[in-house]
Amino acid sequence: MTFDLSQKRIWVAGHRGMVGGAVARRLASEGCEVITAGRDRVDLVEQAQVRDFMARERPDAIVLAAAKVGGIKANSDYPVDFLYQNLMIEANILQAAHEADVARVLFLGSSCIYPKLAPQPIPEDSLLTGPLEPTNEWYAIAKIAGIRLTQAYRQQYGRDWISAMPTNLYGPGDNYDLNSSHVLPALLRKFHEARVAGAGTVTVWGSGTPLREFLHCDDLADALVFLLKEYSGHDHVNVGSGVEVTIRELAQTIAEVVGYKAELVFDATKPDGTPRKLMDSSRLHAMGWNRARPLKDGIADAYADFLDGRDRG
Ligand code: GFB
Repeated sequence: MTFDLSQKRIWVAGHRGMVGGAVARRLASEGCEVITAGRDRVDLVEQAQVRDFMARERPDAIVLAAAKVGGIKANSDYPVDFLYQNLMIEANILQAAHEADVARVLFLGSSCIYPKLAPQPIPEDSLLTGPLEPTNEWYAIAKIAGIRLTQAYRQQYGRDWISAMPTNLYGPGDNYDLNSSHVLPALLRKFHEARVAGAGTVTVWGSGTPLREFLHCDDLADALVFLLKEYSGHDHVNVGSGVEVTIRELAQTIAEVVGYKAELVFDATKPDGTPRKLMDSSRLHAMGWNRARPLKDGIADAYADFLDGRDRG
């Protein structure tokens, strides 16, 4: 299948976030019109606002990258926000898209939808085969509902809508707030600040042993545009880099990129979360996409963005 994006009107829901921003940048070279709207124009948690916006704009396709997201601490601290807001955003957008007869929707989930002890690398069909990781269960349940809702519109109404499951993401436009961020931006900031202060130690949450797979958001955006054009099917598709590192190794690579050596202090009062979540992206590779950049190059790009943000204040 090929869905030609040229001349199409494509709404990137969540364009102010890291992923939506990357998708909007990537779509700029596809000859399509990218539609965006900030929260001041449409609050995605409000059904009537979403319905009005969709009826007015009538996009040909939607990349649903809008979500309440955060790292392991934020997920545990704000269960209502992660469950309620994500359920509302996806239900509102999908139903309004159906009413407005939108031809293509690409829904974005997350690797945390899979069982805590899923087989590794995790194939798409391990969804709903075991208990979830408790620290992000709220977010995972909302995202599982989004996958199923996307499939339900396909099944009941024949909508050519699809879902993709990205692994842990990082890159330009990331959140660097230490309480709500993911590990990679948090450690970039901690190492940078340690260098500026000349500090001897950097604190890393948990034991440092959990394994994570990381993907640069621009690589994700490239894969998503590929799927939007080339994939049609009921099943969601994993999008990963295929490379996993321990949190300790990640900290060491970040230290090299920042150019500062400090002793790692592991804070055992903070949770490790799931021990391992390497996705099996072989379906995506078999379709023809396998272009993730090396982790160290990606971190260098993210660090440049972090420094740029600091300079802009
Ligand atoms: O990235 P992260 O917050 O999320 O944490 P998850 C990954 C690992 O890094 C955990 C450790 O073992 C953390 O304990 N870590 C070490 C740190 N230092 C830090 C730090 O300074 N900040 C943070 N945040 N972590 C999230 C889910 O899980 O993954 C979301 O909570 C989502 O729902 C996302 O699915 C992709 O990988 O554990």
